Amino acid sequence: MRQAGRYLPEYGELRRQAGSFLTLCYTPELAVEVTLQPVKRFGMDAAILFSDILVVPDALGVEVTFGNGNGPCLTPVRTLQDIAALRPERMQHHLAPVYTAAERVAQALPEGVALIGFAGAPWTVACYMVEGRGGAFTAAKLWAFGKPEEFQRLIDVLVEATAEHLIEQARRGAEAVQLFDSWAGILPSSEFERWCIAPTRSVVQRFKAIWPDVPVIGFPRGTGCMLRSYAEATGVDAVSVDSGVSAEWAARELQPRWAIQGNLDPVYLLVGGTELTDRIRAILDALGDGPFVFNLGHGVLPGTPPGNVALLVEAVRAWRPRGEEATGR
Ligand code: 1CP
Repeated sequence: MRQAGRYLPEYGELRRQAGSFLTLCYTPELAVEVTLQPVKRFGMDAAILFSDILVVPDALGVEVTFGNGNGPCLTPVRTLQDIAALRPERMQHHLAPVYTAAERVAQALPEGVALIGFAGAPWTVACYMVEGRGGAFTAAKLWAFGKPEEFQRLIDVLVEATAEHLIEQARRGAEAVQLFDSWAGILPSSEFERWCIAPTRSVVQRFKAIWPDVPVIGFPRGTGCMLRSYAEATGVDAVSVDSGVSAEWAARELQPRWAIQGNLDPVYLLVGGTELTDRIRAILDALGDGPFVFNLGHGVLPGTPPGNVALLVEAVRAWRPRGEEATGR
């Protein structure tokens, strides 16, 4: 969840050196270094490849820019002609530096530290492509609900591109992949199956056909009680849960069948102190006995004191399952 990035001073330096965010993503030496920065500083168990979900539309030929400090800006895709103009055949060439970075990170990571690859889920990437920027994504919803057969064509392109992107990251050394559906939560329940579940299932099926043993983590942010049907219907191996779901609910409803990742609210990393460590322990008490990846419920916020991330890692490492506290295992 953005464990690299703006809260680390060493990131700011490389970001300035690169000039633009996308140059940072597409320059393997820099992307490798940024990926490794948090691992070197804090000793996490996994690195997430430094890239962005919007490199896929960029590779498809949509112009994507990131202004300094502002969100992304894309040339909007609004018509069937715009969809027909997308260029899936450019993917491999355009994203070659991302794959080179993945390969080098996989080689550089210490033994026992995993590399996680990722992509945006089709719905979330389509939201940015149609809208042209972040926000309420009303234009994307309008197209999806009003002319579903047209919008489906964009989703179909993204299903193929996303699967291809994940398959290649696994080939270059990613040991797990995560699908970020950051805007799944803006879908009404009546549209959830069509635009969140079905495309995700198609991506997972394509990926699993090539990499049956590489775990897929799904993150349909903000979807609360829909998480269970999401996990059942998509075929993901693990579910990343945001902070809106209680750790106890996830332990009861999801963890018997799926590994869980989450779910600390990133604002606790701004708060720090015992408020932070108490919350970490509560999450671990609920989920730590089963298959669980401790993580945030969303990305690290700019302005997070790096010392609080160090405190988090220390608190997670110090935690012991009930009954084993005294054994020092
Ligand atoms: O230097 C800068 O100013 C750029 C800030 C930044 C960073 C550090 C952006 C722009 N993207 C990233 C990296 C990033 N994005 C990673 C890297 C690996 C890591 O976690 O360390 C990952 C996994 C992402 C994924 C991503 N990008 C998502 C899904 C996760 C989420 O946060 O919900 C989304 C929605 C994006 C789009 C995006 N890229 C950048 C921004 C600021 C945004 C969000 C725009 C918005 O608010 O709508």
